Amino acid sequence: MISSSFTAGGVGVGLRTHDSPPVTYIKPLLTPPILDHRCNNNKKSKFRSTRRAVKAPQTQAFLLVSHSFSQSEHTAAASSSSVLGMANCSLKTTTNHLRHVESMAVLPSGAGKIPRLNAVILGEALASEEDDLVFPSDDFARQALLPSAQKYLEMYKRSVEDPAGFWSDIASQFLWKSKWGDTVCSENFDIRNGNVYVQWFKGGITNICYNCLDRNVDSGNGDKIAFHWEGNERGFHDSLTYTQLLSQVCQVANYLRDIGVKKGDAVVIYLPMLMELPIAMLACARIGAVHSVVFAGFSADSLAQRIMDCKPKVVLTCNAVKRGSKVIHLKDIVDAALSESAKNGISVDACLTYENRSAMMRETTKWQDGRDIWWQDVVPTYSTICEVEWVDAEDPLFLLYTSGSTGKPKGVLHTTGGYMVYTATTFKYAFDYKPSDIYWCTADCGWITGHSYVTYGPLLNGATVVIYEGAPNYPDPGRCWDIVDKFKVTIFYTAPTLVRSLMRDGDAYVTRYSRKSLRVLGSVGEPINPSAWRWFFNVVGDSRCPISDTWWQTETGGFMIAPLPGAWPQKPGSATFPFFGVQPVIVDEKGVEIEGECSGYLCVKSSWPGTFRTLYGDHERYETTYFKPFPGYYFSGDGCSRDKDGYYWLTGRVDDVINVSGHRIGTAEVESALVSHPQCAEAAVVGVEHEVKGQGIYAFVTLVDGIPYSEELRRNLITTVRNQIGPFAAPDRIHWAPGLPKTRSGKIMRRILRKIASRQLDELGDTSTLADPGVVDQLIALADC
Ligand code: 6R9
Repeated sequence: MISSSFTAGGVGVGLRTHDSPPVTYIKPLLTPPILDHRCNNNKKSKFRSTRRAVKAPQTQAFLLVSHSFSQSEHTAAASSSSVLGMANCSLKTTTNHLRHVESMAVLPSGAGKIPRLNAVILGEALASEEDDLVFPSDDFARQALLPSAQKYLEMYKRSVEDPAGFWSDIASQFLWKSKWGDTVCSENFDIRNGNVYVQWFKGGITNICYNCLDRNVDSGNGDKIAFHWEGNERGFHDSLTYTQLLSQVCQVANYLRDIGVKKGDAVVIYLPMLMELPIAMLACARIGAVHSVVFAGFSADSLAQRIMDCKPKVVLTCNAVKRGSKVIHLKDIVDAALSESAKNGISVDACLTYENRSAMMRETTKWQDGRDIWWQDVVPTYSTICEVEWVDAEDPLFLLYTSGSTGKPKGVLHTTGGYMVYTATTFKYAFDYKPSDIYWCTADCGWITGHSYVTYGPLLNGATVVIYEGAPNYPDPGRCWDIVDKFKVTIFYTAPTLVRSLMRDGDAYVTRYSRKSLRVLGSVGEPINPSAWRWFFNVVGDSRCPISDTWWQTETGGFMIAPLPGAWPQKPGSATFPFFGVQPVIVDEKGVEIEGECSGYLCVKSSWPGTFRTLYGDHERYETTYFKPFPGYYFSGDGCSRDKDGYYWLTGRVDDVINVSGHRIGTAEVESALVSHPQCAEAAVVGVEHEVKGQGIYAFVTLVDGIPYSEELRRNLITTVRNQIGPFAAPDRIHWAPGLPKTRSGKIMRRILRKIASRQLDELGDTSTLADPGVVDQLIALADC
């Protein structure tokens, strides 16, 4: 039984652990260390002179906008009506083309006017690297849910001054069996005041599955497509309407109940991107069970470790999956994990196995009678109606294990009500979601992005979601755009690593598809370097689609810092400004907040509804990892800069910072400089011991297809970094890398790169979770080239 008890105590205040940030001071930078971002004011931009000539009335034209705010959101912004009238008057004298420049003269940060206007407007290409601002176009803002910075400011202000009022107005739009008590939010975010805890909507009784499915069916959207599923092989596809999805979820929920799964019990799900994966998650939520999805690229050992930690009654899996041209026998991995956990005293009674016929037939699947059950044999026999288990807002919804800096994964625990309200709201605004949208997020449900933005956030909004089973470059690098055209995808949300890899394969794979349905793009998982951002914007989005670069974490549940696409200009590579209710702060090594333009450690002041509540079974580690390093704040583990316009730039994990001769250098900065070289497709930088400088910079570099390795290119790459960051940041070593060791979610495994860089080849550790373990041997072979 999983309970979100927050009462673990006995934590010694002031204790630093391996999860704490390094204690060395990050020198605030005079200019923002923003990847390959440029701000050369001397060069000419095609619009610069005209825009500078305009006197800014400092308001936005949102009276002209017809949008779909609900009543409570109107209330949230009600105080703006007089300003609106003024804005409308002043607009009469202004041409449409210049209106955005005027209206954006005041930034959400309150930083004042943007001094540089090397800008384009949506619809115009970012032709030169000096273009560092992309304004929402008139057309985009006119239809946007949040059409101006001012509107955002009004709502943001209320969200931090009156979080209870702000969030309960939004929460009221969901179905609650009974409302929460008088206290909307109760928290202690300051370790110095005792145990850290967070509660939102406590006492409110609801069910997230009901809100995702029944509520949409009841409101007349039962025939709307909930999921379009595209198989690994072209031509294999399927879809489910909201009504059909509800029926299938109910059948699985009834099965789970029948085998004795009850509210609070853990269920482990080890499935690939079949529709059965979100179906299984929703079925658990329907009966109050706590799902723990394990990404189906994890090894048997990792799966066993998670099974032993949360002790599920049942494991849900499938026999095999085809990804690209490879068949992966998932059931064999589950068998090995179950026997490993049984050896350690944790036996699982039932293993519900989906027969994934496109990959493997049941006849050839290894089977353990009594424990294993074919999904197709039992699930369809259950009723398509299943009463929901009404749960408290603070009852656990799911566990998701994530890596920390120790070997033991952390079981991040999210509860129901706050997570529901937060994922739905962030999804809606950051993607400017409209009911007519077709939304595709390439993430796997094995990661938080697949929880919050494949499953819960979109379904809570009644969206149509595309799910793709296969590899994004199978059978060729045009597959994503083929899928976009096939389903007329309007919102495409992916990871920078995929953007860079597709960029490397060349524009032709993109441009042979229309992509004209696309209207909003999104990025998540790591900082997106400006050159990848530009390519994504110019080539994939035909310069027409804003990019929502969403910074958030497994722990945060939903977006924390992200562009609201109609509300303010984007800067390539910046996640821009905080979402409603989020109060980011940048602190120095002593935990002192730094104001204005600076860089340091990114923390968050006070809670937001989607935050995690504890680490399962280890509340002490929760407090030690996240709340002790900088008392009074949640510590994200990320480094961050804020530029003079108030934009936030995530610079990577603070443990990925290299100290060269006393200079702290973000690996992401060096990587971005390298990637800005036209012949460099991707780069990963790690620190290595250096007898003079303390640490040296070691760069793994993947070249654009067809470019040969040469000493001259090596020198050019080093010069590029010297020129862009400074001589102190010049890599000591460039290691040619035909590929980089990445997890299946696309994260580069720097641990392995550090070992290769320092030639500790006998300490490479577990490489089984890599998307392509063969990459490691290639890198070793090229070590002395
Ligand atoms: C959602 C997710 C979290 C870490 C986070 C940060 C990095 C995620 C980012 C980003 C820069 C973004 N990260 N989004 N860095 N810009 N837009 O990825 O969760 O797997 O827990 O990773 O990913 O370093 O701390 P998770």
